[in-house]
Order: sequence, then structure tokens, then C-alpha cells
Amino acid sequence: TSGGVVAAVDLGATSGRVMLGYVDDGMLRLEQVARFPNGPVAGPDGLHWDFTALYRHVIDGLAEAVRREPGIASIGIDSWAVDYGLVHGDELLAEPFHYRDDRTARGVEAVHAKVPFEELYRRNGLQFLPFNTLYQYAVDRRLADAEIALLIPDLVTFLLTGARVAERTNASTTGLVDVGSGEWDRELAERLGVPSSALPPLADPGTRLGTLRGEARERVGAALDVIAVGSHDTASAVVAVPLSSADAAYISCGTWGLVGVELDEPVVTDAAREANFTNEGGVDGRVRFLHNVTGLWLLSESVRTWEAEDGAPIDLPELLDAAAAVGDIPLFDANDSRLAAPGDMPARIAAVIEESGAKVPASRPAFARAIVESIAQAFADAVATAGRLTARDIDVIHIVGGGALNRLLCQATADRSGLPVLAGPVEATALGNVLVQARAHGWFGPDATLEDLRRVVAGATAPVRYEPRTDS
Ligand code: LFR
Repeated sequence: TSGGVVAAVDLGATSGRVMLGYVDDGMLRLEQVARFPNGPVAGPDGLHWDFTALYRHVIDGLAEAVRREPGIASIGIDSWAVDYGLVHGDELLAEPFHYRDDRTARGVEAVHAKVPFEELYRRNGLQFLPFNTLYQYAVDRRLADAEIALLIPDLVTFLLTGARVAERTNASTTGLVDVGSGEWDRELAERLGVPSSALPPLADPGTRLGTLRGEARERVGAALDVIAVGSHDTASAVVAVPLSSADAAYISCGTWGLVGVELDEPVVTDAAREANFTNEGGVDGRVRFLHNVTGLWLLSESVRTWEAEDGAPIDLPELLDAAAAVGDIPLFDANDSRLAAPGDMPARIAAVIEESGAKVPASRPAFARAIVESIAQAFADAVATAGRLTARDIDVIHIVGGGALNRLLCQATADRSGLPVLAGPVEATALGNVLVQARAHGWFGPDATLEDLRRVVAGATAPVRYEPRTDS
């Protein structure tokens, strides 16, 4: 092995970061260079992202990374899935829509009228999520005017380098990739009236996509290459799960909790469809067989509401400590679709709890506890379902991402699943991004496998272990 340093751009639904990733003789270390807020912006025609601001932050962050570390070997970009920007010439036609915008409901109707969900599932293997890209395309009147539609990380790559490609792991979340072949399902696209501008050439993680050009190059201050990583953030996170057993499940926990297992082949049975399990594309052709659980979104949106009420920030660790001391809380369905949109989350959760006949928690700590336990229950249920659908005897759960820092959530997940939880690394997504670039540079030798990369993660980070408590 040898080593070097790369830059990882990781754009999440609540914040984005630019990190430096150092790899040296199997050693792995991250340094945060920039962090910036992100979130939905309400416009006259619905919820958008402020992509223009995000891109500016990316450029500024990369410039700072180059100042700190002139020897950067490449850049890798990942973000949340499904959302896209339309491009004409070198111009972005509008700020991309946010996947939580409710116009997608019309798209669902339009698509399912043409192709029933059962058939879609057979073809694309995706769980039903109302915001999957194919539903968004169905209500996008400007799609036909665009030269090309690019998912968020591909859009950043395009603006930086001019490359017009669709990275494969993220493309798998559009609903237009054939789950068997991994290629665009052109027949499906045609039936749905999706123009070929929405199906750019697919690129595998690890391939060099292009070099910074023009203004981007000037502002960043170096002619760096962009290398494709698992550009779907969850794909990068799964790369960096230090899987400790062949029967391990993982939960990538941030805004969402992505709960599942890694497979070599997709599972598109009736049972998998009915359980709403997805077969998303992983790095090296692996399958991310998982279910979306509404994760820490429920907590962060509640905190946001309380902070607005108070006009002051809330100390989250303090709130969670108080929550740990509360007893007897009601559970609710964390995946209730009424909790998907932003805004006044406590009131909407209260309505869901009330409807079930349970008593609404009176204090904020009790409320936070109900949220955490409900998420943990949804995690435990999804792990059990993943085991059932794949005939695996799941023996351990790895929690990676920001949720690994939430001790209450990790312990509750262990208790409710009856399985040990190994928490960490917190920075799985950025680590997965860095590792795939590092491998492309040959720093782990010519034939490093995902298992080799995971051994590097295991050597560099020590997970926190939570044993299930039988008395709860
Ligand atoms: C997590 C994530 C999930 C995807 C959701 C929406 O950040 O990428 O995998 O289902 O965001 O894009």
C-alpha cells in the first residue's frame, strides 16, 4: 500500500461538508474543511433546494481544501439521492426541487396509471417512495426543454468539469435502471414519456470523470480530477460499514435511517415488494437491500420547531439525557406519511399519537423519547424483515452516520431488536467517498475489494458496542 490525500464533498439534506481524507499505508483519517447548512426552501411553485448556494459553498470549501493541502489527488462527490437539475448549455434551468415537495403525489398517479407498481418493482427493484425520480419526471414540464437531467452529485460534477454522466449507484434510485442488468431501462423510459436527455451515459464508481475547468478551476485554484464515488450518500456509507459478520445488518442513520443488508443479487419477490424493501445499486455491483425509515428527521424537525418557539438554540445532548430518564412513553409509526413534509413536527406527531388513543407526551424530553423509541422500533422491525426476506439469521446491527452518536437511539435499537449494536463510524459516508477514490489511485494495491476497504475502516475506527437489555 501507499497513500495520499483526497477531497470528499458530502452533501446531506441538513448540511453539506468538504473534507480532506488522508490515506497512508492502510491508515485513514478525515479532516473537516468546511461545513454549511442545507435545507428546503419554499418557493412559489413548491419546495426547492438552494443549489446555487450549495455549489458556491462547494467551490469555497474546495478552495480552502487546496490552500490547506496543495497535494490533493482528486475530488469525490456524494449527496442524497433522487433529486436532479435540468441543464441547457452550461446553464442550470432552475433550482432543483426538493424530494419532500408534494407535487410528486400527482407523479405517482400518472406513472402507476401507465405502469402498475408490481411491474415497476419487477423492473427496477425499488421500494415505493413517492419522490423517486421517475415520479418527479412525470410532473416536470421543463424536462423536455432540457439538454440533460443530472442527479445532484452529477450536476456538481458537470458544473466543475463539463462531464455529462450518471453515476451508477445514484442512478439506481431514479427508478429507470433495470435491476437485473444495471443499465437504463429504455423501454420503461419510453412508456413513461421520459426523454433520453434524462438517461446520460452511466459511470461506475472509481472512474475518472473529468478535470476542473474554467471558472471552477480558477476559483478552486488547482486543476483537480473528479473521480466517481458511490455518489449516492448511502452507497458511500455502506462502503464504510465495518461489517463484522456475514449475517450483519446495517443502519445508515442521519436524516433517514436506511436499514438493510448487502447482497450480491437483488431480491424482487412479492414478499420483498410488500415489505417495501429496495434493491439500490451499491459500489462494485453489490445490492443495497434496505428499507427507508424516517430517521432523525423527526427529531431535527421537532427541535427546529421548539427553537423557533423559544427563539433560542436547544442543547440536543442535554435534551436526550433528560429523555433517557423518562418512563412509559407512547410509540407511533415513524414512517407515517403525514410526517414527511417539513414544518411543525411536534403538532403532527401529537396528532398521530392522539389518533392511536395514546396520551400525548407532556414535556419535550418525553416527546423526544417517544420519537427515539419509535425510530428504534421501526429499525428493529426493518432488521427483522431484512432477515426474513433474505433467509439470514441476523446476528449484529451496525449503526453508522450521525445516529451512531445518539446513545439513546443505539441502546433502544439493541433493546428492541434483541441484537448487539455496533455504533460507528459516524463519518461513514465521507470515509466511503475517500476510500473509493483512494482505491482508484491504487493506494490499496491493484485488486482491493470492498472487504479490504472495510478492513481499513475497522482498523482506523473502533465501534461502540451496545448489548441488548432483556428487561426492557
Ligand atoms: C439519505 C438518502 C436516502 C434517500 C433519501 C432521499 O441521505 O440518500 O438514501 O432515500 O436520502 O434522497
